[in-house]
Amino acid sequence: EQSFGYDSGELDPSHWANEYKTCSGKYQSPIDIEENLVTKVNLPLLRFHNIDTLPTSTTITNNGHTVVLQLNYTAPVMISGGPLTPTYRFTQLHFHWGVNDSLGSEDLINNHSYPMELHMVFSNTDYDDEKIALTKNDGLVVLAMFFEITQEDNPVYSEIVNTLGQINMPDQTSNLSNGFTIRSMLPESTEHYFTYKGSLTTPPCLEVVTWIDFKHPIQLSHNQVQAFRMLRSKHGQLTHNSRPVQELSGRPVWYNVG
Ligand code: 1SD
Ligand code: ZN
Repeated sequence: EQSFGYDSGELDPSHWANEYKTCSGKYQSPIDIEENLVTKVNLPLLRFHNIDTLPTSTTITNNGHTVVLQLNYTAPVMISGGPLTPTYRFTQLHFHWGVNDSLGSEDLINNHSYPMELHMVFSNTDYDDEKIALTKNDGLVVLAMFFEITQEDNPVYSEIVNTLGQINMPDQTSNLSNGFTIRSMLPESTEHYFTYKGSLTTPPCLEVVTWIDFKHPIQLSHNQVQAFRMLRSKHGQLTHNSRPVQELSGRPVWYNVG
């Protein structure tokens, strides 16, 4: 069981490297993406596979650090194209948020923080499983989506938000009876995105991730984001779970103009 946290003290992000050396590596995530410093590119189309089918079952878990959703399919959800050479298989999605609506995303855009960020984690199909992929520098892709606050609830998130009360304590799990398609969670346009090479944003901070951050945010109401802040970690309320930004160390960041 991983021991790390976000509240100030011995387990906070500034101490992660004591137990997990890679967390002080050179190519860490998240980062601040400055739009005037990115390299504009026109990459091949990013391709999504099997994203229109509902999962056969969906489990939702409070793992003490975030809310993780595992979706089970008869045909696996995959992505390819864009900056990617191999095909990557979807494994899980989870969220990062802040103590209030003025911060919470992990990557920043022009030093701007969004109130929440969704991560869809994908694993390289060239490797037998995610455990092996985690040891390769092209092992994982994370699709990142930013949220902005609107007046209206986003109905796609209603079932998730309504289930959070059942997984208030760490290690609690529940099932969604309806679930959702991956397509319904993507932003309107997926052709505009930033991409760079970085790390897991949680220990062990392995530098194995190709990040793809969609430019266009998704909408969520204040009350919907607020529900996430009510969850509990092993050490108290999970009011926030975003790692501070890390040094770019000369890495290129690309922007796909589409
Ligand atoms: O925080 C997640 C972690 O829970 C796990 O999903 C890991 C992949 O094995 O990825 C990180 S993150 O970098 O997607 N935040
Ligand atoms: Zn994440």
